[in-house]
Amino acid sequence: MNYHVLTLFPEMVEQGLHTSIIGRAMEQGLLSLSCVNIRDYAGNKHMKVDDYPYGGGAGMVMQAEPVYASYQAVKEKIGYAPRVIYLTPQGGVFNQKMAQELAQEEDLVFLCGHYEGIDERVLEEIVTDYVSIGDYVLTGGELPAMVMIDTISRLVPGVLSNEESAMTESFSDNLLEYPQYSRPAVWRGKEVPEVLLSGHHANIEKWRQEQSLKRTRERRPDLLENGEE
Ligand code: 6GU
Repeated sequence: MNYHVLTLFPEMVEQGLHTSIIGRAMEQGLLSLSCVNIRDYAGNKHMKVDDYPYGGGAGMVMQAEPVYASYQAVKEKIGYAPRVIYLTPQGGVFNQKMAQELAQEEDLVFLCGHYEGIDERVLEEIVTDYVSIGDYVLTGGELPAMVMIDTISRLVPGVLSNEESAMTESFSDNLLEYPQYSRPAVWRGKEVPEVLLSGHHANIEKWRQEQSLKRTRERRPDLLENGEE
């Protein structure tokens, strides 16, 4: 998977993604990250990439041409027109299913906006997917792009070790994960549930399934849409 991030803050994205599991996968060549600084395509000596909104109003709008030129640079480099995800609170809300679908692509372009947004005309030309990461407003698309890249990357074959991918995961079956415990068996007077110390694998499995369901009912009843009990 090759990620291309169009942004005014390339350092922010690079720094955030070169650590931990994702950083390791990049070193292994399973993933690549290339940040394109939109300002490099300003096309004027003042390196200006924003201007006042037509019709008035607060803030500045990112101009169409620098965004278009940075997209064209990526398209020419890879030799085809890739999916382009524009990070915006006006998009559909990102979830695990979208991540699974996006993980099938060879290249993904993330377009990060700032200020009051990006000139609509270039969005119409290049954006294939409008995506939000939740119902709140951030200052820019960089953190959402990083959230999406992290989520998608762990679905790319080889990125997680066998042990890491063997973990039962929240959302893989629309249920939250069961609680986990490690040593000591008694901590500040609180005991680990007895069944986990029993060595009885069938009982442990049954207990974990029950806990997953209980936890989902309590914390995320919206995930149990069909009322399966
Ligand atoms: Cl994708 N961008 C911004 N600016 N704010 C957000 C968001 C995206 N998703 C949730 N809030």
